[in-house]
Amino acid sequence: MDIETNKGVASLMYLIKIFDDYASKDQDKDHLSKAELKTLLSAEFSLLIQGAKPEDVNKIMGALDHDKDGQVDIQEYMFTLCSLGIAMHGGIGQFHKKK
Ligand SMILES: [Ca+2]
Ligand SMILES: [Ca+2]
Repeated sequence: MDIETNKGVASLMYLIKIFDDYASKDQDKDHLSKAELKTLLSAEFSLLIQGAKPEDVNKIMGALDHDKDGQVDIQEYMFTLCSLGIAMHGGIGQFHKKK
């Protein structure tokens, strides 16, 4: 399989790589801690969280952490990105106006 020509597969692998890169900054490689999530959001999703206050980041963490164990696993991460993709589908401009 040629990953280069499979943009869908490549995009999914890229999202998984982002999770793995940030989740593995501490001993628990399978979960994003609050600190790891914060670093991930400000490095990889800065356009979407511009102007967000610390309490907004806490809200994002709460929304991502479906099982409320204080961490974000791959399921919670991918599920949230899918929801975000649906929200963004109407246009990034429209998404920004919702703030
Ligand atoms: Ca971790
Ligand atoms: Ca969780």
